[in-house]
Amino acid sequence: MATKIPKKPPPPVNQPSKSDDGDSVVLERLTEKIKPPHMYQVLLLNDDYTPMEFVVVVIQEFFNKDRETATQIMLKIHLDGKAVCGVYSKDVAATKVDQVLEAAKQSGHPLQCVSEPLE
Ligand code: TYC
Repeated sequence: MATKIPKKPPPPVNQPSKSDDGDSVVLERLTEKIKPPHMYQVLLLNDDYTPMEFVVVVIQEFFNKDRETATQIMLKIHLDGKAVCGVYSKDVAATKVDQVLEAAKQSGHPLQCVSEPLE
């Protein structure tokens, strides 16, 4: 039977560093190290075949917009070729893209949806 060699625990991540003169703790560095997550915008792309009504419903359902806003976004896509429907963390943005593409596929529409990092 193989004997397990105990490993040294990994260094703490984002832990406040302790000074070596007692129990005092430096909290300053902890706040400096925390960065906001990179955000991703999710866009719908125009095409000549997907019905406007389908796009409006998709924007309402997957991007939580009211009908008025969804209609304005759909018209912007129709006129400009694309528009941002929402901004999310990387994972949520990828899920939105998957959900929209799956709904379009199920309905037989060629609607395209992409995500891209902000900045
Ligand atoms: N251009 C489409 C039409 O005229 C409507 C449309 C709008 C399609 C937005 C896709 O993302 C889109 N039926």
